[in-house]
Amino acid sequence: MKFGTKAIHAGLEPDPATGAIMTPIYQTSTYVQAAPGDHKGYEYSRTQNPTRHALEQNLAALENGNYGLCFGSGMAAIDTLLKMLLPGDEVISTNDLYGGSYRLFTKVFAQYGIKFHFVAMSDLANIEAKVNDKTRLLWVETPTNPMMNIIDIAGAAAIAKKHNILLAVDNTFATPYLQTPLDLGADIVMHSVTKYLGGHSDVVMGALVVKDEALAQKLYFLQNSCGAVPGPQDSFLVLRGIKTLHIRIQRHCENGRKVAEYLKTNPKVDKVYWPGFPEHPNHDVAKKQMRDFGGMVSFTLKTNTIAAANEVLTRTHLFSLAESLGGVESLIGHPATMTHASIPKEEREKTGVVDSLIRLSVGIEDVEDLIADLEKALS
Ligand code: P1T
Repeated sequence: MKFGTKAIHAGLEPDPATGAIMTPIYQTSTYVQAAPGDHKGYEYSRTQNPTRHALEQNLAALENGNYGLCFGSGMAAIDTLLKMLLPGDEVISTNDLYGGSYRLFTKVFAQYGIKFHFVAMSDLANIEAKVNDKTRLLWVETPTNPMMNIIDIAGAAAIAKKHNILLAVDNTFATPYLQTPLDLGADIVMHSVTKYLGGHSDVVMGALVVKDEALAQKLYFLQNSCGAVPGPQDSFLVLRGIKTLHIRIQRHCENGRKVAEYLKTNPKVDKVYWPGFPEHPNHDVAKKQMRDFGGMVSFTLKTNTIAAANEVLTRTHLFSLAESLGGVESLIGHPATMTHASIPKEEREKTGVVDSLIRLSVGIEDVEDLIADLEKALS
């Protein structure tokens, strides 16, 4: 089955009780048993819920995996995954990543004796240099948030396999429409479902997808034991959002390209970060592992100050100033003070998150209107 067909049909069946074509919102915490242990596969909604189950099956199919698990947020998904580790274990992570992931690693899990190394993973040699006999996990985000760096997933997978390390890929920016890390050798795919998968800025949710049964069992155990599961109403909304994922992403990509090309021509703009440019670092890797380049674009101003950034950030009308990304409407954000404020200034500046860096989540409006909005704000 091809992607668009899977987005609409995979894992979904008419409701067995009524024939309803749309998966019902099973708004229930528990399920009646005929006798102890004699039930229809559902006992308690932390453990399993039919609406959530349909979504988990659908996500597994889209990522070409076998098992999907949904969580109350992207952070809850990462939190659950990290609970597979033990004190003394080490993780190698990309040094340019969502600020909340960095905070979870350095402020929460470091307290429990897990050690994190942050390296520029766009050069695979930097990963290999940090591997030792305590390394258990490679944490890859590609494209990275917010610098749009590209990490070679197949190359990272080869290192992981050689050293018997798990490779997890945060696929939030690309979505499975553009990139399927499990096909490239990753063990776990993670999503902030809040973003493109939900697609309509109305749900906070996370997900993990894996191929391997033993790994899935470990994660199910943790999902059920720790309990950070999403509710059925949110699962329904995401199922509905995913039905148009392929169409939305096509438009995000078209608009992203035109906005990135426009920004390059604006005299106030210094650098534009978008992996579709031939000169973007690792553009060849992006071309190889992605089907298109997505709708996220970051740029800096020639006047590299927070004040100059604020001039732009407060003057757009169609691009709303807000955290998050991946919805149908365009958003504009300031990583240094918003999404990446939890990363110390000297750390974030090393990766390019300077004071004038602005991040756009280019929506699916008419692109001429979006460009006119930016033109006005930049002038
Ligand atoms: O927000 P939540 O659903 O918990 O997901 C966290 C997360 C994980 N990974 C990536 C790549 C992300 O971008 C995020 C959330 N990011 C934002 C809120 C943001 O504006 O960048």
